[in-house]
Amino acid sequence: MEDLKQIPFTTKKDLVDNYPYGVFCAPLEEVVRIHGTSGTTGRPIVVGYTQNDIETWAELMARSLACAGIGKGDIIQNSYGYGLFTGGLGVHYGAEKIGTTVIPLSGGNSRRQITIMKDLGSTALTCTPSYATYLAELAEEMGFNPAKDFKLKVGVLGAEPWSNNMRKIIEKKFSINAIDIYGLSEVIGPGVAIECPEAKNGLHIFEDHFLSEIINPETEEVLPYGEKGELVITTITKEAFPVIRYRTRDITTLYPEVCACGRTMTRMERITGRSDDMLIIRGVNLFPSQVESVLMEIEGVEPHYNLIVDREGSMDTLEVQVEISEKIFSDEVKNLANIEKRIIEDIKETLGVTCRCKLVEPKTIQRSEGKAKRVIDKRKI
Ligand code: DLL
Repeated sequence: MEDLKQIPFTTKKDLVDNYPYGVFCAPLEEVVRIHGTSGTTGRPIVVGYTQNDIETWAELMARSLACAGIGKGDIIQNSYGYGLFTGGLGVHYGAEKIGTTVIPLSGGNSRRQITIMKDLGSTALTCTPSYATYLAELAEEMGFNPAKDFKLKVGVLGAEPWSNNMRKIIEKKFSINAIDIYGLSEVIGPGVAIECPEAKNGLHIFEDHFLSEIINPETEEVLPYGEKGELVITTITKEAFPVIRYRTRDITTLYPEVCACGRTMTRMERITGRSDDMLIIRGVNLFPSQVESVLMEIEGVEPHYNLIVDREGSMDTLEVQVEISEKIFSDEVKNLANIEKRIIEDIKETLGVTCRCKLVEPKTIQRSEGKAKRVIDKRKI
């Protein structure tokens, strides 16, 4: 690991500049699969896999699902998108490898998702956490009690930041264990790291395939275990698309201690956010997931919110728009004002930022079928 420090980093820009095949390390005729990012936040990138890479990935996803407690006899409702996105096919191959039944639903067509969950007796749900909250809500709308009427026992959720408080809500709604899974296309897709249900205290990085470092994103200095910074990953076994010291832009902390579950692999704390998603409001750094964490502590507040960032004169402004439950919405105006006041106070106290708050009617904030978009930064428009 000491020697690794001498090698320069690989950045997203390197991949973008060499789009599409410039950094592939296997001849194209050896590449059996392409995935990629949609390019909504810039130019797209594509990544490639040899047959061995597909095998490695399936193995890692098999381990991840097994770690989450899924095995033969389970029925996985795979609601991650199938396509260029790595979520759908990543889970699919891992699921087949451990011999579970997989229903390749992809995201969307949400009412049918609920019917299938009920009729086919899905025992595991794989999708983004925001989609899981939407599915729970929709199930209720369709007259089900999601905690009782389905056979679900576990959710393997990831691909976007989510707070521990959001986890508690999803676990309660569906009466499941909600497990955090991490990965990124540039490295392999899902299956870089996963939480164990025993401890739920950080995600185990599969260190026989990936080396991990934490750096200070500004100075690029490597930080010791226990310090927060940007995660940098080096692949050891990838063939078509290996990366050396890839700057993920994801912010986390690494812990080397053996986990309560007995696993010895380094753990990474759940990701607070991406350095690109960090909001700077009047000089205070803030991740949307931190606001989420505060909101989800408050009774009557629903797990659907938007953060509107703007500038008035030279002042940054933050408005938190959040849905409240049907019952509270029809409550007295006085109570609504109290909730608003509490949100503003708690955010100020916990995160050090003064914001405005707007409680909105239930079901007015756009639901997501994949990665949720929760920030509208008008300063950038
Ligand atoms: O999101 C791969 C994936 C699919 C992971 C399904 C988990 C489940 P990308 O679309 O390339 O790949 O996006 C990768 O998503 O750099 C993080 O910023 C974010 N991300 C992924 N997993 C988590 C997570 C997939 N568990 C980017 N918590 C990463 C927080 C996550 N952020």
